[in-house]
Amino acid sequence: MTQNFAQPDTIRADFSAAMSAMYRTEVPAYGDLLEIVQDTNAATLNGPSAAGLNLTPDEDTTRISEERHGAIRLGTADELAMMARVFAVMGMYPVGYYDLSAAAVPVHSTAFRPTTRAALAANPFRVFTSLLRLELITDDTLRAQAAAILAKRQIFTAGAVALTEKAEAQGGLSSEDATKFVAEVLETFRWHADACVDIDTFNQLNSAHRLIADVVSFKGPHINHLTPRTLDIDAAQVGMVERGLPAKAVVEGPPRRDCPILLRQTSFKALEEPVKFPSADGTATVGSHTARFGEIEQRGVALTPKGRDLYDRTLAAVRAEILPAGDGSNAAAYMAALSDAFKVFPDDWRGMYDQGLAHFKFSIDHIPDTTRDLDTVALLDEGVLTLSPIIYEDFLPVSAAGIFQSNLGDDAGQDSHSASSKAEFEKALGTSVADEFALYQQIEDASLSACLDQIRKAGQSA
Ligand code: OOG
Ligand code: NI
Repeated sequence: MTQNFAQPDTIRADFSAAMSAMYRTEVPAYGDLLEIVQDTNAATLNGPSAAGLNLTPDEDTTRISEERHGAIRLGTADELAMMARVFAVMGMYPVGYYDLSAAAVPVHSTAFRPTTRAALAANPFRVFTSLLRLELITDDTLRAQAAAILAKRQIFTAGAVALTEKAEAQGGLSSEDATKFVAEVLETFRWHADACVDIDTFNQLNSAHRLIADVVSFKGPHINHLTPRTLDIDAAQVGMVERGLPAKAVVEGPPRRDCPILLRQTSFKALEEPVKFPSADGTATVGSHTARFGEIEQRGVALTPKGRDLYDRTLAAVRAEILPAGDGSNAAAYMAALSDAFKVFPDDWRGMYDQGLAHFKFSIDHIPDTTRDLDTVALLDEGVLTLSPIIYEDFLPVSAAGIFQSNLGDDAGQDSHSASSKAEFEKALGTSVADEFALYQQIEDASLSACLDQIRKAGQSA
């Protein structure tokens, strides 16, 4: 029967496209971002730096224009557990754990995304998903009130729940059901201009933390940004400024390099949007809320634990000396310090491979004359095997904290909350989160052994 089911990859691609269409009507500046990114990607792919990027055609380049990530913030463990079931229908699974309390943001998070090389190539749509940590509200009355409000809401439509259950029971959805599923699930991500709390409650929640107000005051976890992937974030940022989009002064993450690593991101500030707050007497008060913002990102090679450690240490050393100011006044000095510090990180693919800093896919350039000793390094030296970067599919906590903070207002505070709680997060999720490093390693290992097998077979038949 399974042959009659829609592929999870197809459901995910349809969902990503539906989300993009919805967000374009909700946030017009998002359409501008898409145009800027499309232009810079075309220029990069046709330009002199394209060859150096070593992207795999059909796998890395064709998906670029479809590539997005979004973010939502959930209020309860039940919401998170149901979200995990919904995403599983689209072939998206929780990867990684991000503790943002260190940055004074009262959430912890994971990224739902496809995990296999084939699924990532088909459509890498990902959603950074945060769970509010109500226990970090110190005022007992307000905490109880927030919990009571959250307990009453249902963020999924009845149709979305029924179709998720059907998919689980049958092992998939027909194309017709998949189309309905996409439309039903989209409702959860929609913006609601009507709050579900009165203005006084909103203001109280806001003063506890703006993020708490954002999660608790609305009927659902509106998607707060949808980020296209650019191949040249510096060019895209110039494009943003030219179009009058208020880009952040500093690109988050590593500096510009010939061989990009991890993730570089920049965003523009949240929109101030009118919201109607209901009153007990049946009237409504109009106020405003800033929830949604724009972001673009450039993705580079996934690092090994050793590479990540070098990245983290190098970034921390820079940030101990100079922190980018919210007003952009020291942006040039920060970027210069960053570029300088990152000279310790080799800026060529082979150098990164040799030092065990990053993950690669292998391909065969030609079959060697002798296949007796298949030594990877020798095969690379002889040009038999070539390397191309495995793209980083995850997020960076320091960048995520910077993104959260800039959109909450730069005065959001720097005090850190209680310790990280991965176990608690996984309990709420109802499953464990995958280890991103293990996933990259698997892709690399499978790629190398497939190449070596092919070379061996060619040697036997020669
Ligand atoms: C999520 C921010 C994290 C990123 O790209 O690092 C994120 C949020 O604001 O809810 O999306
Ligand atoms: Ni983001």
